[in-house]
Order: sequence, then structure tokens, then C-alpha cells
Amino acid sequence: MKLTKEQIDSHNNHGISAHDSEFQFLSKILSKKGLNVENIIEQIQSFQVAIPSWALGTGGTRFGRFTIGGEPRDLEEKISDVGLINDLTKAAGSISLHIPWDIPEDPGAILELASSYGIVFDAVNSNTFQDEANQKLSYKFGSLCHTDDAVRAQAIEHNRQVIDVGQALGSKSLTVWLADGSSFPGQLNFQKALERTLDSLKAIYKYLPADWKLYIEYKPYEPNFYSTVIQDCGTSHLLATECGNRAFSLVDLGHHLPNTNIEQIVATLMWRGKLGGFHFNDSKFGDDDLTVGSIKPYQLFLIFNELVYGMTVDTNKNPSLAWMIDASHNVKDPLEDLMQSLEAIRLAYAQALIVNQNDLEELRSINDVTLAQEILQEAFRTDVRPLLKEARKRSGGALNPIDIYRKLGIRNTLRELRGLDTVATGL
Ligand SMILES: [Mn+2]
Repeated sequence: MKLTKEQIDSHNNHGISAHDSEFQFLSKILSKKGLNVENIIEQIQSFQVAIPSWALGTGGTRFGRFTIGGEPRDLEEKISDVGLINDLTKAAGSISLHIPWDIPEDPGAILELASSYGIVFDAVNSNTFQDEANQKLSYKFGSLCHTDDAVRAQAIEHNRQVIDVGQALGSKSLTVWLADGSSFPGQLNFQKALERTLDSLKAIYKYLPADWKLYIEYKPYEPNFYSTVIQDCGTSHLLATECGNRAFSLVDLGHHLPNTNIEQIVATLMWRGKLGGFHFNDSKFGDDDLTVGSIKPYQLFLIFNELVYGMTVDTNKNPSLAWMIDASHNVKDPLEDLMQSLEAIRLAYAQALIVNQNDLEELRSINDVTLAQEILQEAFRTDVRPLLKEARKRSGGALNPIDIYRKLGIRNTLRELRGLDTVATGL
């Protein structure tokens, strides 16, 4: 389903006067601080986050899955859902495909459909963490790290096919996340497993088109619970460096042990020009894949503060980044959850944009710890939501996306169109 401009405009008319006065009030405060509000709004407008094709249905846990109804049954309906989210938020202009869950039968037709929704294709994601039906060799004991040459060759070939799919759709990057590792001491020779993984990644990198990037994710545990081959940013950085200058580390917020200083990892990778992109989510205990900003919004802001420093002050080191939400929605409507995540991401970004980086650096140089901390807290405690609303309004989106989504009864319409017990491919 598609929303019309009239539907969004008539919704916006209700809240416009309250918004205008809130926006003007905030603009005055920020302008007095020497900030260029127009510039900030343009930056917010252009900050686009990819929606992964697997996040549009309700996810499950290892204990079960509860359907919400009206879930997309195929790639076409997934693209339609991303189009809906983008119509409302104007923050999600791309989709990231997971192969083999979403292989387009007719890439030309899919491209045309996506462009009718204003959607482009972001990074493609390979999958060697499970066995597909009719797959010749099993990934039970790893893929790119496997002791058997034939299994590694199969996994490399899969990644090449994913690149082919991406090329047909205009993607420019491949993201590799490996479940490879061991669940028990003694299972794996750490050195050899890492060396085999590097060899495999090099073979994939060699196949990468000249204008593509390779993103290498890391994760300390799960599904293997004793070791993972690419356990941390250092290992990912090492592999990316060995592969070449178009290979980068990818930070997934949930892929860290509790209390890891992720903002410092971001800074370090950007310093080396090796940060490729982000998978956004939030967590309380592990890789919980919760709504972005729902548990640790201050951490998200601090991460964005480092990103903004790398993107606006010290700009020569790191190339532009890829942004994606990587979350799972077990008890909420996936579309509502994604809209909440988009809001949280832009919120943290906007808060980081109002940090005066020059003042901060000056205070650091004289070791004024208190006031350096104050600068960050002041920005974090500023309610910048009117900036986000203004950015959405100017882009033709909804002032309050979830409000209009509810008032128009979109989930019910999707249930009527698609049925009550549909399951999205891959879930
Ligand atoms: Mn991820």
C-alpha cells in the first residue's frame, strides 16, 4: 500500500501550529549559541538509514515466535513496507537484502518497483550461518574458517553470488557476518581458523567490483559460546587491513560485551580510516536487538559525538559510512519499532550536531574535565525533537509518524491485504 501526499498533509495540519512554536523556540536557543539551525536541519534530512529485509516481520526467540499479521510474504511486499516507513519518516530511503532469504527472481522488475517507492538498495548480506535446503555441504562447524577446503569454497562461492545479486540491483557493498567459532575448548585451532578465514575473505575481496566495499562484522559470542573467529574490532580491523583498502570494520551495537566503550572503538576505527558502517540496535544483556535508543540513549549519543567529530571536524581520515538498523521485534509491530529506531538514531545525531566541537577541544586542552563533561550533557539534555519534526516536514514526511500510522489503521489494512498468519521469508 502507498500513502498519498494528501493523507500526510491533512495529518500534519493538526499539529502544525504547536510544532511551529516549539521549533521557533528551540531555533532561538540554538542560534544564540552560535549554531546554524538551517544547516543542522539539512544534515538531519540527508541522514538516511537502511532497513534490513529481515526486520519487517516479527522475529522470534529460540523459544517461539508470535505473529502480528499482515507481515510481508515476499520481497515485493517488504519493499512496499520500507516505502511506507520512508513515506512517513523520510529517513529510510534504502533496503538491505539478506541472501538467500530475498533473492529477486526478476532484478529488473524489483529495481523498478523499488524506485516507484523511492527506495534504493544498500549493502547486501551473505548468510553462511545456517544450511539451506539442498545445500551440498554443512556449515555446522563453520564456513569461511572451516577445516575442509570444500566447505570454504562453497561459502566463498555463496558470497560471490551475493555480490552478483547486489550488482544487478545497484548495491555497492557486501556485509559479512560469520557465526564461525567454537563452542568448546579444544574444538578449534585459533591460529589456523583465523588464517583460513583471512584466506577466504581475501578470495571474496578479490571478486569485489572496483566500486564496492567489503564490511566485516565482529561479535564476541553466539551462536558459538566459547569462541568466535572474528571476536572483536581488533580482529575485524586486522582482517580488513589485510584484505585491502576497500575492506572495513562494521560495528553492530549489540555485538559487544556489556559496558564495552563502543564510542572509543568508533573513534579508533575512524582514526585509521577503517570504519565502514553501523548496525543500530540496543541491548541490556547481550545481542538483544532491541529498539535503538530504548535502553542506553546516552551511549548512543556519545557514539554519535565521535561519528560527528569524524564526519565534520577531522574529515579526511574515514570514508562515508553505511547505516542500517539491525533489530528484531518480538512483541511490537515491526514497522512501529523501526520508526521508533529511526527517531532515536536521528535524535542522537541531532544532539551530537549541537555539540560545539571547538569549545570541547579547547576545554580538553586545558584539562577542564567538568566543563568538557557539561558540554556533552548539555547537548544530550536538549530536547531536539522539534528539529527532527521540522526535517521530516520539509522532506514531505509526517510530523508524528506513529500517530498517523495508528490513525490510518495501517496494520489492519496490511492484515486485510495479506492475511493474519503470514510469515516473512527468512523468519
Ligand atoms: Mn548486524
